[in-house]
Amino acid sequence: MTVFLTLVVIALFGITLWQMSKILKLSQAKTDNSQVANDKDNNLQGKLMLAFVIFLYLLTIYCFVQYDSYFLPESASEHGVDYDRLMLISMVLIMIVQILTQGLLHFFSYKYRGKKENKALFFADNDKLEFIWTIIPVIVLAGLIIYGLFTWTDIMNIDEEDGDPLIVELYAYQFDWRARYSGEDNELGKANVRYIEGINTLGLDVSDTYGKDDKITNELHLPVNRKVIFKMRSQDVLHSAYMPFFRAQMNVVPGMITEFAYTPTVTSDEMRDSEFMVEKVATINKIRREKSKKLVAAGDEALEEYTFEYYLLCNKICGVSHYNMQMKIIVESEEDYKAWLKTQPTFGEQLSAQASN
Ligand SMILES: [Cu+2]
Repeated sequence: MTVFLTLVVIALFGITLWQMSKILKLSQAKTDNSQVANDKDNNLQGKLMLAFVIFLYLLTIYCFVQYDSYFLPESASEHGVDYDRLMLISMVLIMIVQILTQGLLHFFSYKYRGKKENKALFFADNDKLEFIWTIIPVIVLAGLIIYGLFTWTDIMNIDEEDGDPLIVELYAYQFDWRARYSGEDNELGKANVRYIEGINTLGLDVSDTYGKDDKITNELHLPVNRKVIFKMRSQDVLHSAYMPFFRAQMNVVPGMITEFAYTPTVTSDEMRDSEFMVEKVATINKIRREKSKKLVAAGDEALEEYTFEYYLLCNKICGVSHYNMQMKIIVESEEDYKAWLKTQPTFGEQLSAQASN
C-alpha cells in the first residue's frame, strides 16, 4: 500500500510539473496561429452542425416509419387509455421542445458561424426575454407534472372495497410464474418462503384455513371487465411483472407484497380477431414460413404457425433463463373463467392427494 501511495504521489508530482511547464510556455507570447480557427474551419464546422441535426431528424422519421410495427395496439385495460394519453401528450411536448431548442441551436450555429468581418454583439441581458423563457417552461412543466400525478394516483388507487374485485397472487421465482386464486372465500391464505416444502412450492401456511381453498395455477385466467387486484410475491430475487398489452408493470420484490390493479377490457379472442393483430400475425407467419423452408431443407423441424396470446413477462434481468420467464394470460367471459377455475384443484386437495400417495 505504501509503495502504491508513493508511486501515486510521484505520478501526481510529475503531472504538476508538466502542467506548470505548459503555463510557462503560454506566458511566452508566440505568433503561432495554427491552433486558431480560420474562416475555412468555421465554415466546415457550421455546415457540420446543421448537417448533424438534419441527419438526426431524418433518422427519427425513418425509425418511426420503419419500426411502427413494433408499437402496441390500443390498450386492453381500462386505465391503459389514460396511460396512453399521458404518454402521447408527454412525447408530443418533448418533440416540440426538442425541435425548438436543438433545431434552433444547430441552425444558429450554422447561420452565425465565425467570419473574419463579423463581430460578436455584446448583449448583457433582457428582463423581458428571460421572463418569457422562464415562465413558459414553468407553466408547461407544472401542468404536465400535475396531470401526470393525477393519472398516477388514479391508476394506483387500489381499493379492495370498491365493487367486487378479483384478488390474484402472482408468484415469481427463478424462472417461472405461478398464479394463486383465493377460492370461495375470496381471501388469500397466509404464505411465507419459510413454509416452502415438497409440493408446497409457494410456501402457504398449512395451518391457515383461508389457504385451504386457494388454487395455484400455471396460467392466468381473467374475467373480462372485472377489476383484478394482483398481490405479488417473489421467492428469490427481484422480478418485474410486465403485461404490456394491459399497460401494467410492477416490481416483484422478495420479502414484501407489491400490488397493481387493472380491469381487462379486451378478451384474448377479441384481440386475436382485431384488425391490428390479424395483420401482425399474418406478417409474423409469413416470416416463419420462409424460415421453416430453410429449416426443413436443413433437415430440421418446421416452425409451428403462430397464434396470438397475452403473456405475463418478467421485465427484470433476474438470471440466465430470465428471457423465458413467462405465463400465458387468458382474458375470457366470466362464465368461461368460472368453468376453468372449477377444473383446478384447491391447495387442500393437492395436500390430501399427496398424503394418500
Ligand atoms: Cu424474473
